[in-house]
Amino acid sequence: MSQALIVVDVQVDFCPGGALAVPAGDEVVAPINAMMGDYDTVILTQDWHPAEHSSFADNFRPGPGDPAGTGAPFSFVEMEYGPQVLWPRHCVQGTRGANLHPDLDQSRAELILRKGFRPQIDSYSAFFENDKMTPTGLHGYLAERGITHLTFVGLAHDFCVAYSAIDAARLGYDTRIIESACRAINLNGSLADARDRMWQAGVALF
Ligand code: VGL
Ligand code: ZN
Repeated sequence: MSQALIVVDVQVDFCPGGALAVPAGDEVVAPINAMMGDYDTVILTQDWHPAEHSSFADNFRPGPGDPAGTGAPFSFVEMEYGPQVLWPRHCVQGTRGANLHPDLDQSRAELILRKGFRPQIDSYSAFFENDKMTPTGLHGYLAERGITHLTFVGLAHDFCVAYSAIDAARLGYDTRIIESACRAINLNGSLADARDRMWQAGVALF
């Protein structure tokens, strides 16, 4: 049995002062650093969007039938692959906001997986983009490394952490998240909803 810690999106833009700050997001850094030594493998993920990314509210162009106000930050729009939240511009490739938090210990990280780099599709999960079909390659990496047990921590609890953990459980990994090392955006009850969906998918919540 081989265990990996997957540290999701602990980046400058998701911490206080950042472009899409998760409340108290920086509080996860110290507990995550402290737990890295307990795992065989540490993997970091990094939200990594091109400037023209379709999830950015300021890139959205309302169509002729759209009511005024369509496309505001934190509103939902219909993409070809389904509903998508429009976010403030964040984690743009090569910018300071996209950097991993400066205090996050990167020394034990064996893989840094970037996601969300395709302009037309967002990617919350570390396994599949938001069309639920396009793979990131992480499943193949873990399978080849013989990693069967996954622990998720990081940001945001109710988006990238939850989507990643649910996909992991569905792919057959023994999956848990450690909630004390996660912080949520909590958009219209999204944390309660994400916890329900994780529970149903068989993710253990610690
Ligand atoms: C995330 C919204 C947009 C996350 C990434 O890391 O949870 N949330 N991009
Ligand atoms: Zn993003």
